[in-house]
Amino acid sequence: FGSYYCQPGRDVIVHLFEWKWTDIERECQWLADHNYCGVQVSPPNEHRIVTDPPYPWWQRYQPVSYTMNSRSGSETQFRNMVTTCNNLGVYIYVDGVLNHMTGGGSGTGSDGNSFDGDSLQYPGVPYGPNDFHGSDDCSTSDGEIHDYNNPTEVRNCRLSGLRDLDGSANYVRDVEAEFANRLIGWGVAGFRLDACKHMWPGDLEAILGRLNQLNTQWFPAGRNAYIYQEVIDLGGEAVKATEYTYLGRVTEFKHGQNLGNVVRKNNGQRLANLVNFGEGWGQLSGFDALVFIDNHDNQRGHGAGGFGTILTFFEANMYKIATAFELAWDYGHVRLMSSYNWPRNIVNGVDTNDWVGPPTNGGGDTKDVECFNGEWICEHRWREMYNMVRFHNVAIGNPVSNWWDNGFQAIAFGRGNRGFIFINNEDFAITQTLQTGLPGGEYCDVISCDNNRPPCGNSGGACRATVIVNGDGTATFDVPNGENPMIAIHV
Ligand code: AAO
Repeated sequence: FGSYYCQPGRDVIVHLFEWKWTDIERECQWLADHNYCGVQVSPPNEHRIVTDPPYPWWQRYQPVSYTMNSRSGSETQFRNMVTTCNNLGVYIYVDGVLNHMTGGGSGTGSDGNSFDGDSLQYPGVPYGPNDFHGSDDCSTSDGEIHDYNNPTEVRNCRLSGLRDLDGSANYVRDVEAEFANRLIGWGVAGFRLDACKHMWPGDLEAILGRLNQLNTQWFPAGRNAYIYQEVIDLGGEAVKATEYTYLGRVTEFKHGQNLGNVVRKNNGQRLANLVNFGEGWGQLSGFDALVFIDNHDNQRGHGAGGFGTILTFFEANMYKIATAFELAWDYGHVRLMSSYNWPRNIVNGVDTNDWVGPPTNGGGDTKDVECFNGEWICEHRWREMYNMVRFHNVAIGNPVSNWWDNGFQAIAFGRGNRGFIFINNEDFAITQTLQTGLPGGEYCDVISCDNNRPPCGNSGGACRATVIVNGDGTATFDVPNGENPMIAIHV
């Protein structure tokens, strides 16, 4: 389940966090034109509607049933999105919440089904008390997870009060697999599975073993859904990410934490230290890792947060540096984050507005996306990001080569004879002649080039900086510091 399928020459997926299906359907043409492989979408099934605080983003992580009316839209809109995007060769990865249902309390979900978390009744599925872990499996007095060093507690007790499904029950496995297979039948390409640390690998295996292969209207025969599992493993806990790698990929949270620390220069960290980044830094095998600079949790202090570590769009320049490195380097399957804005307000290490949901027309009615209007950030549409997606795609299959560093905060490296990048995180500009490994010629710097004019690949009017590679592969780089202190060129 760890191998994914992209149109040739595409590789990167983008999380369009809290976007509506109609907006994603529209975005897929742009994503196809800019060589994205696919989209991670927010949980599509029925969820709780939370009013205190008003309509937080996290209400989507409290399932009420597996029917399809959600804050992002209806079943018809979802299916139209999948069809349109698949026809453009941009694939859909669904955020699947299988570990649990809602927290305590009762009400009506986004598709009109009632629920009662106190009596464990979810008639829209239906689930009843026997489908959940209880005091026979979880030994904490309040039923909550307290000790992350006790693997049974982590799997059988409740995460933040969320009613914990018993994944050992055949009925639960069948119902969850039926949900996933409905989506696969519509053309979904795979799943980000939520909170896998809190599910036994054997239970996940049993659910995954029930999955159908992908829809042959769009995918080659015999392909499994792509699975990447959310397991936060920064070390020091009983549950390890490596317990899950036999089932599919695993989110590698150390990746963004490490790159955040390096680009911020925390604790004396240097860019030069990245020479063996990846496995050499104690991260998962690149073939098992799903990597990202930030995700929807840690950009607001949830999950493995850390405001002094994790980089987000709020620190755009450092964020672009970290992302450019991630896309140029040869490690893991890369997912970009695409965010909405919110009034971040950090008080004693906590964002008091960490709950704020997507831009709204009032109530829980999400606004249409309009990139760059101050509400929708659309990092995936930033020039430096999508031009580096192209660099990444062009470099696929070529190992890192011609590494250079100045011992401190300046590095450069190539990807065989396909691309070369120079990153200068010093406080001064640098002029340096290096071996690039590239064929001789005139190249446009894709970090600075103006995409609103003819393609960056041409040395026409779009280029704001060109690099001349000599016949012997050497080139002289004049790299600024400060804003966008990078030069990237590719064939
Ligand atoms: C909401 C309310 C709660 C309420 C609950 C039920 O906020 O107050 O009790 O409803 O009514 C999201 C939100 C939650 C929200 C939930 C449901 O983040 O706030 O709860 O929806 O609406 C753990 C899990 C991980 C999880 C993460 C948030 O292991 O799977 O918590 N992420 C996913 C989703 C997330 C979602 C859920 C799961 C639930 O991505 O959006 O929650 O569906 C340690 C552990 C981690 C653990 C964290 C936080 O991390 O290692 O496994 O993540 O603690 O509990 C350093 C350490 C790091 C440590 C971290 C925090 O970074 O190095 O290891 O500190 O201590």
